Amino acid sequence: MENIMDKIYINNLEFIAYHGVFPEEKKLGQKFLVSAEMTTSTREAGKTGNLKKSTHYGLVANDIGEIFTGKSIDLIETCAEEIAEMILTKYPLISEVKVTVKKPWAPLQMHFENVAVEITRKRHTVYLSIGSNMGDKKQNLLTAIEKIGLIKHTTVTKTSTIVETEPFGVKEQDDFLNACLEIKTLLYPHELLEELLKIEEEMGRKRIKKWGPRIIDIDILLFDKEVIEDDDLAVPHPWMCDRSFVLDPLCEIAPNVVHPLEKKTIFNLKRVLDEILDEKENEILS
Ligand code: PH2
Ligand code: MG
Ligand code: MG
Repeated sequence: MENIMDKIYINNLEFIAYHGVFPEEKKLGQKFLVSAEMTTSTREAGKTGNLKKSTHYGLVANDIGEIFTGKSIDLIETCAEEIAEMILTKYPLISEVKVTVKKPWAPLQMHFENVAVEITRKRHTVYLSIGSNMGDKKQNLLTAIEKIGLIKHTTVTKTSTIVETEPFGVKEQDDFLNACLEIKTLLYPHELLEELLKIEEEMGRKRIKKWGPRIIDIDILLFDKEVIEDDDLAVPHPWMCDRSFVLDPLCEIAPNVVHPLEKKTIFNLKRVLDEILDEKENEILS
């Protein structure tokens, strides 16, 4: 996909609404100005004249109006968040959105033009590895996939085949079934991690031994092109390039995706790993 960098703007849509923390704001109402800067590609619509290939700003404006006048919200932060969420959920051609909510009549005893919040939100593409080597392994993977699809603002967009793999690391345990998934999500990395840990827990995972047998393991491999090095989360997954049980299924669904640190495609990373493993095998045989 080419770089998407065209914009559709809705500037300073005006409402009288009842948002605010103070009772008088909820009662009297005041003016709000809402703007949305939507990142998309207008190329095809521009070339064909077909609105279906673009996003109708009129519909977006109506939907903003519904959120804005339907209820009273305490914070303009929440107003902006709900608008961004609605646009990214309902309009698939929009990949990123900047939402601004301005409050020109906010109750400040001073002269000012307005107070405002501005937020940028986008849809993320994430690759996950799932594995199980206890109980009904296949059912465990299927249950995990179903539960991942039920996470808020998240859909499973690709699923690899399920592969049987020998345990990597600690050998004295049952073989694994592994698979990889592509998901689209509006969640931030740590929010997603929290949801995935919740699923592992719900499915009965007990963390007894590092690299020991498990009912289900769900790991974040790649999160867009982000590099994260936190105590509780490292992305790209630090060991993914050394593991066939990750690269084989991942290569089925994301061969051309580039690893942001290695600067190589998954296809090439798999080829390098396959060569290393072949050499090792030959050494053992000779
Ligand atoms: N997961 C591990 C350690 N070793 N080996 C296989 N084959 N499959 C796994 O999912 C796996 C493993 C730690 O997460
Ligand atoms: Mg793991
Ligand atoms: Mg894990």
